Amino acid sequence: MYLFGESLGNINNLSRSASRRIFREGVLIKCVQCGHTYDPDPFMVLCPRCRGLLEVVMPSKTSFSMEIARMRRFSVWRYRELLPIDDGVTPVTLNEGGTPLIPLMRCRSGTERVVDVYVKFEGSNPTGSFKDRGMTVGVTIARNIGVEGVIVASTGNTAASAAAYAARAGLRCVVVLPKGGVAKGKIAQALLHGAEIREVEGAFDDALDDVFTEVVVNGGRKLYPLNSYNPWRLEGQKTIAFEIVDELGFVPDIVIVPVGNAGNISAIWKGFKELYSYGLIDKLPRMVGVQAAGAAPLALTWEQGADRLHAVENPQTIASAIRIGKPVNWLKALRAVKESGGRFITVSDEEILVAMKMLAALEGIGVEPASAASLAGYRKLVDSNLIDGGEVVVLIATGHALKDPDTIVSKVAARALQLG
Ligand code: AN7
Repeated sequence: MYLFGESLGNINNLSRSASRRIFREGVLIKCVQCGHTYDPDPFMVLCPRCRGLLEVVMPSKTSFSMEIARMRRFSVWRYRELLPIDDGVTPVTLNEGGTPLIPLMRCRSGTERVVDVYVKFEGSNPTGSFKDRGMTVGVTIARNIGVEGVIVASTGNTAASAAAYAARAGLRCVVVLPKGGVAKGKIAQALLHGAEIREVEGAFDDALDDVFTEVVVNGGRKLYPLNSYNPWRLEGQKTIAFEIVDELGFVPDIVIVPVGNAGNISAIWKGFKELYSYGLIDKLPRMVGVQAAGAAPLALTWEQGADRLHAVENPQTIASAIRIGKPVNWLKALRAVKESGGRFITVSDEEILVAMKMLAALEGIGVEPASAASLAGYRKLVDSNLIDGGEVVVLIATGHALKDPDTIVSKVAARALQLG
């Protein structure tokens, strides 16, 4: 694993019996690089053989039924049987998920070609971003494995979410942030929920290196790492796919996702694939990953048809949430997008700001800049004739407008609408 150097072999032996009490019967973890499978172990964060990223493998059969699930609250834990946590474990939850799927009414460019465009508004999660879906699962595990607290590197939303869920679980929370690179609303949340903040020079990627040092020193047993290389956290995020199918009653043709560390797009695709493998849906969507032009390692890798990541040193974009040059989940995301028949695209900061204003002023949907990348990406696909007539599109709006008030006030609020 190129990003973290050499040091991870020794973090992987919570006793099997302890793991069994946390994880659902039949769940395994598998290395996405060498394909080796292991019994579930919360402390195994990379493959001990090849240091590849791990992913959770769900049992081949499930007792899940959408009809029964629909009698439960519309939230992440509605899909409990599709999550890897044992039914006997009480979740650390704020009733996350169950976010609105909102049809666009006024800003569908190319409406003559596209029938339905929906926004999945993840800003309505308890801390204002999709990260809560992962944290409910990740912190639930952390509370059950005897650690002192959790640690995350973050461009902000992961920090806000980890801080809130750790508070609820009675755990410490340490957040490592790129100095000057985190929007004000997110820092305010982390402080409010009582997180210990460490700032590092450089970008998110440097902050993540710092977390890894901590993990290597203490084996994750003191502060449990909940960045998106943690395969368990991503399991919560796959519920975005479940909710889309649950609410629409069918599978959309295209799902458009802003991409930073690339965990979310990988998780959403995994969610669709699991529904498909259980026979709960009979088709799959195309996944489109949108990156900011100045922080587009995956889009560059995609354009080059490369199978190694084209990392970006010193990533730049106004969308600070996705200002990431070495996405940890690049391999999972590349595979997801390829397998789905989708693509990666880039959008400029200007296109992001226009889309952000459009969503807010024409639709009443207030999102932060990174989230507007999905509408900007959609507009680009339409302009490039990459969307056919009659297709149903879902845009993932990942975080709330209040996360980044400074960008709104300085760059977006007074902006005239450009609807071309
Ligand atoms: C609003 O909080 O990486 O591709 O540290 O906050 O799964 O990384 C945030 C990411 C999109 C990208 N939209 O998701 C963090 C962090 C918003 C985000 C993304 C983020 P991934």
